[in-house]
Amino acid sequence: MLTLYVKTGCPFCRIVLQAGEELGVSFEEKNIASDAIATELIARGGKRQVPYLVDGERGIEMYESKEIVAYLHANYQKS
Ligand SMILES: N[C@@H](CCC(=O)N[C@@H](CS)C(=O)NCC(=O)O)C(=O)O
Repeated sequence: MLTLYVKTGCPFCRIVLQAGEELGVSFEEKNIASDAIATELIARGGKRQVPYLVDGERGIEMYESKEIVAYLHANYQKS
């Protein structure tokens, strides 16, 4: 299960979501417009910044759109 913390209108989030689409990967999106979700993000990663990826199966969590896109391409190659 891939979870992506996002914010409406965030261009960096859009880049990650587009990479997911290209790779055929779907995310459970959590939007920090909700204070509860923002609090949850800060508790997980330490800061309020999106996008933030949680790869539950691999135990990986990360900020930074470029790193997330590289991670997706490295681990979720379209077959
Ligand atoms: N270098 C980061 C930049 C991410 C960034 O600037 N995200 C903004 C939204 S576009 C953010 O999280 N702002 C904090 C907030 O909106 O509370 C990346 O590429 O992921």
